[in-house]
Amino acid sequence: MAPLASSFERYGNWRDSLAAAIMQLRQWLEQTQTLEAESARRIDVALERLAQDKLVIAFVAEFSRGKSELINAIFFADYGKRILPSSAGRTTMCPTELLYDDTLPPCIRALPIETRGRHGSTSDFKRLGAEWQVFPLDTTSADGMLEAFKIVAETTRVPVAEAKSYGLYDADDPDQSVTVDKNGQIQISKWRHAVINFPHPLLKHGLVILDTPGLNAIGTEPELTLSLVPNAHAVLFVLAADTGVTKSDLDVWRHVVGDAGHRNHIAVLNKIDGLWDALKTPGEMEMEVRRQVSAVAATLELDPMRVFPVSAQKGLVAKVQRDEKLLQASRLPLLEEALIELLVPAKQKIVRDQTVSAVERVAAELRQALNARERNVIEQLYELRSLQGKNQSSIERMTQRAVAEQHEFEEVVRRIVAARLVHSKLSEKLFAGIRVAALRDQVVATRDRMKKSKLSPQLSVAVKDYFASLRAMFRNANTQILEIEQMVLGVQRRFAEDLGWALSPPMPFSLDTYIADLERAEHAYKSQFGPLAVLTTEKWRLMERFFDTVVSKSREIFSTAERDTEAWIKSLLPPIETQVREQRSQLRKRAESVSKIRDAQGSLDERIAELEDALEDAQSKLGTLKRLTDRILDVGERAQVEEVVDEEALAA
Ligand SMILES: Nc1nc2c(ncn2[C@@H]2O[C@H](COP(=O)(O)OP(=O)(O)OP(=O)(O)O)[C@@H](O)[C@H]2O)c(=O)[nH]1
Ligand SMILES: [Mg+2]
Repeated sequence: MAPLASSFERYGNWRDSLAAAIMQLRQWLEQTQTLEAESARRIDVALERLAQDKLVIAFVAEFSRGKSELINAIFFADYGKRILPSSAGRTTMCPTELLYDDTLPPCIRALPIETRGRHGSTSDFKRLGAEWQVFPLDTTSADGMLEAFKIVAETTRVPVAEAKSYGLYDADDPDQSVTVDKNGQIQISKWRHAVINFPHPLLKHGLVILDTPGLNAIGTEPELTLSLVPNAHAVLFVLAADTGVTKSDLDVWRHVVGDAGHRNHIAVLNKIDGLWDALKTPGEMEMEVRRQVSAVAATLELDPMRVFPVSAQKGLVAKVQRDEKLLQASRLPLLEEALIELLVPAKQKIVRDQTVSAVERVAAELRQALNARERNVIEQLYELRSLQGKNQSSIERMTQRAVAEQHEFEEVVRRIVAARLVHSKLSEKLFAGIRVAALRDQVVATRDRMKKSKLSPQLSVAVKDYFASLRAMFRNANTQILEIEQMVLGVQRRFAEDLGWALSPPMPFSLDTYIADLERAEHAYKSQFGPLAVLTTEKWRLMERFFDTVVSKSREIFSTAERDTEAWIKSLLPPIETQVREQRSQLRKRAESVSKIRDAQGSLDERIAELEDALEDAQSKLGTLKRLTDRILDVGERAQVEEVVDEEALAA
């Protein structure tokens, strides 16, 4: 198997093994009736994350640089053919996602371009589902697939006015005005977006490939700039050796790829076969490639190590014809290795951090409760053993003490009820400020201001204010989050002082990552529309379309922020409450048993035996819990998993 394929497979196996280990813990918790509702929710979120995990690779470039060819060569050479259409001139007309969703049959879903005439971003339309046209895909025949994939290259001719209404025609752009035919029509993409769903082994492991069309469509499809490309785990920016870095390449680089610190960006210098020259020595050709690589690195301000000279076309041919020498000459394997390095370890770390730590916390809380029970039982045992051979009056004294302590504890119970009240008041206040409804008010106000502004500066100020107020909402929420954290710490401190309980402090939480998301969206908006002075109707429409996507992106940010905040808030009190419940039931049992002994209804020895059983039970639970959690940590830490270890094998 190719290194890329096997690396993805190992990653998929690792993820499945981790899920199996977590599932095993969950089942054990359920069986032993130690699974609190809140813990179950957190474990399920972690499992859901693993199940939904995707690795997204985006290919971005000016048209005809060879994006589609590169995708064919890296991922789909096994079909022995070009699967994605790739040809001279503009080919891919709409952003295309290749993925596998096993809840749907293999198919191509395409969103008609006419939807650009209405409000709503591509992700809004994705959510609604209607509007999309579905084409079946016969995955048993490479030719059938090839035929179906041509959808992404389909175009249509429309009157200029219609293209304008979709924000696809700019009268100021001389390149575009020459494309108008004698009937006053221009050629545009038939589709706005396409999703190809098919069960390719890599896609089954959660890989998502994003192919994009050249500049014009990128400049006008805000979804790419705002969501699809920034959300990708690796971005491959493709250049061609025969053209070098042109002005329009740089435009794409700046607008679509150029921010966010280039952490996960690779530049691919494609078509190096154009430099192959029978009259030159290999040394001379190598020098030429190196020279081009450093020129690209300098222009893009990228580490030269991140620029990969390849020939996608020769790589594809070499793979299909199994020509090892040509494959090495195409340098494609080097790019593939870099892609693995860029993608897999970083992604693994994110997934590990998100899931393992959440599950570990659940385990830690249970461990705390079990430790408390263990301590309690030991104390009771000690107490009861000391009664052996004592007279009735000492038993009477102990009964009174046990009952008194049980009543005293009710005071602690009342304290937690009070804390819950304060907590819910504070949370309500916090949520009021970050709910999607609060966002809606801002959107309505900004749209209104945008409508009234005729000049670019006014419009920019409206958008700037929009982002500023959203950020202010999150900052304000951050302050309230701190307040809630302090309140919980206060409660914990009292429990620590009065009862000696050691509770782990709340997980640190803030909305800073969402503030950064908003900043990124604002940056994208600015880099798209920054220097405009006069507002033509077309430009206005473009900005309005872009703002639709901004709104849909903000909605996404707000709802994730709300969901995460809610999860955090909900996780604060349950550990304390569990401990209170545990203590209360222990105190009750103790009072009951000493009363029984006093009234000669039960023998001391029986009760001691019961407690010994309870002690053994708590200790064996602690042991199993440790074993299951260690297992999760162990799988989580592994870099590679050759084979999925299933639950039975784990149990054995
Ligand atoms: N010589 C040579 N030609 C290549 C190579 N890679 C791609 N091409 C050719 O370049 C042309 C454009 O390739 P595409 O894959 O369609 O380019 P693209 O970036 O997807 O272009 P759009 O879909 O229009 O945005 C095609 O004719 C390819 O055959 C290569 O490595 N060497
Ligand atoms: Mg293409």
